[in-house]
Amino acid sequence: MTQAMIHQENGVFPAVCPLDCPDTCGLLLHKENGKIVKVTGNPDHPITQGAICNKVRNMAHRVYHPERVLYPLRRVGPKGEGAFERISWDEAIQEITGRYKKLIEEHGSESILPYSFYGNMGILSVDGMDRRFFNRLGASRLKQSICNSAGNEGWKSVMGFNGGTVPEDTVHADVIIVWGGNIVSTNMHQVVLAEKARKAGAKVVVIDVHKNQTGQWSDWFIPLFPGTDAALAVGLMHIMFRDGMVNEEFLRQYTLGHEALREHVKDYTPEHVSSITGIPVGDIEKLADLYGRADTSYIHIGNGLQHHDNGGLTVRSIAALPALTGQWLKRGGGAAKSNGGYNSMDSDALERPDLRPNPNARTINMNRIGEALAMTEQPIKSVFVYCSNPLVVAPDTGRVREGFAREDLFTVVHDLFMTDTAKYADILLPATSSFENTDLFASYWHQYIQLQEPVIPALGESKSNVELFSMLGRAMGFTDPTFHETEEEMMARALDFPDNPYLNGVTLDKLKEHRHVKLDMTPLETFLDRLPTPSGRIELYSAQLEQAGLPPLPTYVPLKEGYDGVRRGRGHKYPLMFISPPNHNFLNSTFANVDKHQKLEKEPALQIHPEDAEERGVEDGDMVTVYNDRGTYEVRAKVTDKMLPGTVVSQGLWWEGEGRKQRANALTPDRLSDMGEGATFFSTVVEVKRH
Ligand SMILES: Nc1nc2c(c(=O)[nH]1)N[C@H]1C(S)=C(S)[C@@H](COP(=O)(O)OP(=O)(O)OC[C@H]3O[C@@H](n4cnc5c(=O)[nH]c(N)nc54)[C@H](O)[C@@H]3O)O[C@H]1N2
Ligand SMILES: Nc1nc2c(c(=O)[nH]1)N[C@H]1C(S)=C(S)[C@@H](COP(=O)(O)OP(=O)(O)OC[C@H]3O[C@@H](n4cnc5c(=O)[nH]c(N)nc54)[C@H](O)[C@@H]3O)O[C@H]1N2
Ligand SMILES: [Mo]
Repeated sequence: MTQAMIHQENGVFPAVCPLDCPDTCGLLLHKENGKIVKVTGNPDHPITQGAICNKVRNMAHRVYHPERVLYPLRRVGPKGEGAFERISWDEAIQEITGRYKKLIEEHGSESILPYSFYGNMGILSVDGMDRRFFNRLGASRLKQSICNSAGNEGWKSVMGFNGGTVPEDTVHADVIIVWGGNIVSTNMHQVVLAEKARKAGAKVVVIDVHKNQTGQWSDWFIPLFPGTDAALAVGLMHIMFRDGMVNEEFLRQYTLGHEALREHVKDYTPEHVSSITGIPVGDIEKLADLYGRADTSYIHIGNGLQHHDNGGLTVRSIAALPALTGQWLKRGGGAAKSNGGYNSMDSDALERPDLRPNPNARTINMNRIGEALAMTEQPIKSVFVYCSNPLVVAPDTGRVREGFAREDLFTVVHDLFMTDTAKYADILLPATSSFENTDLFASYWHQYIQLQEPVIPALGESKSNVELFSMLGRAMGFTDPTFHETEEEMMARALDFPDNPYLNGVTLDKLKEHRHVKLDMTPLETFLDRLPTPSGRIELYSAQLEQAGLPPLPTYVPLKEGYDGVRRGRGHKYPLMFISPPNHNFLNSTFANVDKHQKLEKEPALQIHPEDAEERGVEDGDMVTVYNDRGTYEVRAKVTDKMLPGTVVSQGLWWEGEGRKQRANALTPDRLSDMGEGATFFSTVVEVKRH
């Protein structure tokens, strides 16, 4: 099959979308004369159902983009400038392994740090051969906490594992709350499912700090001050207990700590919650009534609201809500944050931590990469970046840039494009697109495992992550057969994992035949009886959190930088809160260099409330500088009342512009969240001035 697809000049071939997005779509690639000319959604994929987003419909344009890096390159100009010369793969590999051997001898293996995220969600690409290589090398480890770790920990503190309501069931809900997620842009097939529910009479409520595309689509949009969602969640509990909306039998049978919670929420009166969140008392009462009296209610917990100092406790507080009315007994009721827990595979077989010569190697938090590169004791001497673009996506990019500019830092970047980060590389290696690879895909939202086999040959001299890291392993002289394994062998190992009952029956043979295979979801029917929390129950009260010095019950803790319960404003050096969530046409910083996608987004913009604009003499369309003690961001003002005064919003992670300071993350903090050591991008204060 593999060879067949590559060599067939014309036809329609199955594929998988590799982007870091919950929908993990099944695709069809249309080939003419050996080239992909069109990308469409696979109508046979039960979630995709033939519909895909604009980004991916244009994917062929990115795959064949004239600026794709096709050969190994060596930097010839200053770091950051982008001047490179072509070298051979032999030279590149020799240089890397030569430098690594010397570094290990002189500074120890932990002087080398891999820096990666999920630019390609293929399991073999980012949780496979790469891990084997860095484990065997004994490199420093990376804590991959830039995306969802605060929220995942918050969720797990209640439910024990990353699993919640499954997508198809949400059509049965009669109230759907999208809380801190912009699903029209970031999870479009959940919108399709919610539309089905809506046709059957469901109400869709969106709770967000600005009226994003999803807020505009909803039946009821509720704006609130950033980072105050936990107060709202506990305020809803206050009313639900007060007015007897709770399911006492469910609380007794399945939860821990409901009596303590009942007492605790008494402090969160609607008036108090209103003063924290900015939501009128009447709306808080109305929402509690709608949610608490619904027959079947579903809460979609987005990623946005956990990119805060208090992100873990916020998600924890929301995750506790469905238990109050026993929603977990209803089909389509409950909540979901991430469903990645259903599809866990044999990661030890894939990543081989046993190969590590130094099991106690240090771990560097990726949110603190700037600080890590400035360490003078046991300094990091080399970074290997792949599937990520830290110069754009990591917080406090001023510090990140300083780190990458270090003359003595040996930097290797493997990517499809000369990203802002790649410009700082000593060696830049060409990566294949996922349509050129074999890989295995699982979604962190739906329950279909998918297989990708190459549809076109590798462009130029580009290599997949699997090829690259097995080649590097062999060139380092690592003799373990693991560096010779084929993709098929790796996939078979990953899937052979009896520890996860949901994976039962998902085999490589079935994947080859059907392309997508559904997990066995029968264990879900009895999941409440086997919750992997310490008590085996839904933990409204968590002794584990208490031991860690955190509030054991759902609690609102104000941000370290931002709203402090009182509206900020005059008198504060930085009176505005700056929120920089993803935009519709980029995928994090991916596509931000592609003309088609740039045109759709036009340019970086700042949404600012008319009151805040007037105070600063800013008019719609003016160029403004957004600034704080960390840096500056130059954008065009868009005066709009889509958020409450005091909050400004800039969507999208743009690359460096021509002569312009275009980085949202120049302003964001590298503090870590309350749980999971997560990123706190949105707990940022700024001031805005006209040019
Ligand atoms: N088109 C597109 N799709 C994507 C991505 C992309 O870049 N572009 N990125 C992908 C990735 S990696 C991820 S993690 C997901 C993220 O997608 P989502 O889960 O939708 O999360 P975000 O878009 O980060 O933020 C969603 C919303 O949270 C809001 N928000 C910020 N602070 C608060 C707060 O304190 N309270 C509340 N209630 N809301 C708040 C923001 O204004 C934003 O509208 O999307 C994935 N899909
Ligand atoms: N201000 C602010 N910052 C944020 C966020 C935010 O909302 N606001 N969101 C955060 C979140 S949720 C996330 S997940 C991160 C995401 O940040 P990143 O994971 O860095 O995501 P991308 O910017 O998409 O960069 C992925 C890179 O991987 C490359 N790539 C793709 N496929 C392959 C491959 O097969 N091999 C190799 N070697 N490279 C490949 C792409 O070309 C691209 O350059 O950003 C975070 N940063
Ligand atoms: Mo993410």
